[in-house]
Amino acid sequence: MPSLAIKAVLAAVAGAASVSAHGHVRNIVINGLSYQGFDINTFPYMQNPPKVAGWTATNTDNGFVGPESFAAADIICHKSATNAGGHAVVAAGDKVFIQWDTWPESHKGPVIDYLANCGAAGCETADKTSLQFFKIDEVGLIDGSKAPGTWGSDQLIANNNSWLVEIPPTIAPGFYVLRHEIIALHSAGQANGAQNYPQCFNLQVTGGGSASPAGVKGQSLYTANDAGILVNIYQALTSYKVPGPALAAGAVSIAQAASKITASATATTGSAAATAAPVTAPAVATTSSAAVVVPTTLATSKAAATTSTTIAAVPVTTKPATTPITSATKAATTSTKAAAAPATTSVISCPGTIVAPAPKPAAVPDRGGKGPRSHPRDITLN
Ligand SMILES: [Cu+2]
Repeated sequence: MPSLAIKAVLAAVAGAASVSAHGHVRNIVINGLSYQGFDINTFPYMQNPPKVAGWTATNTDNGFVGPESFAAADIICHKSATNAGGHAVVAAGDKVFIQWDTWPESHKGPVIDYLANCGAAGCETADKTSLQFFKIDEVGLIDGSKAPGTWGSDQLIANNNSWLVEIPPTIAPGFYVLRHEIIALHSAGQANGAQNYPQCFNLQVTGGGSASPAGVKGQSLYTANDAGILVNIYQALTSYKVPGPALAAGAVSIAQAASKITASATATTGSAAATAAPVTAPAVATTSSAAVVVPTTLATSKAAATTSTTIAAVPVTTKPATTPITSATKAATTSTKAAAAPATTSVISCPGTIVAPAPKPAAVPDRGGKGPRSHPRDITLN
């Protein structure tokens, strides 16, 4: 029976892992091109993880950043985050579709997006603690009549665990960090109970105007006592103030919709190219040692797109402005990332499952126990 016992343990561990997942951003999609994010499940354990547009972080415990850390660097792009090695190219006014792998329904709260200009040197080398973030999108409480309400997070789940954000058409071209964040409020009725899940991506914005909205440092975005941070959602709410600064001028929270992947793309590296080249100028081919495939017919299946991860694919388009200039990334050979992320101490990511009883239990649909089980004490497996 030892084998049975082992099987039982493995099953228990697997079960714990599957239900404790908060989710991560798997990829972003821009005009059909899917750019891989930082794969928290594999990259931390790879000798040479590929250079992607998503920032590296060490939240392998599926954890979050709490209000007690709002003034610390971890709130910027998640735990011990380091700059992404590449970036995705997007035209001002275009939309970025941010795909999470999953999100638990119990983790209700706002979805917020920011940009921070990295300057001419690009975001691959920017000092994250100096970045000034301005808000470009926020969706908080959609309907608070029935506790615990309908939130941006519910909209994200309904949109296939994805979020669509528009890059303001007026902002100046350049290199920006996109800081996308869900704040889970299921425990926010108590001090330090809110849970921030920021995810960062490097973008190179082309075209646009000349706007350079003022921003604030990540460490100054929130305080523990903000009305939108310390809040009990298990009561009917008539209003909710999304935390952080006001939306930047020209920023619009757009309707959520799907964005189909037509091809995969590799992150571009370097700080040259698109900013120097105006949108209207003919695309200048950059020296590339990687194959650039121009499909005559666009792949429509997601599976097909995601298998060609090493090939930069440029879809045929009538909009030169949105055609990314893809250069070779030499992904596997240039990475200097250390092999394995240090085993995290056993962090209990979500303190208990503090889901306060709703005042009107009948109003809250019974999830068949899925609510609490989707959010147990998170178990670190390493
Ligand atoms: Cu949780």
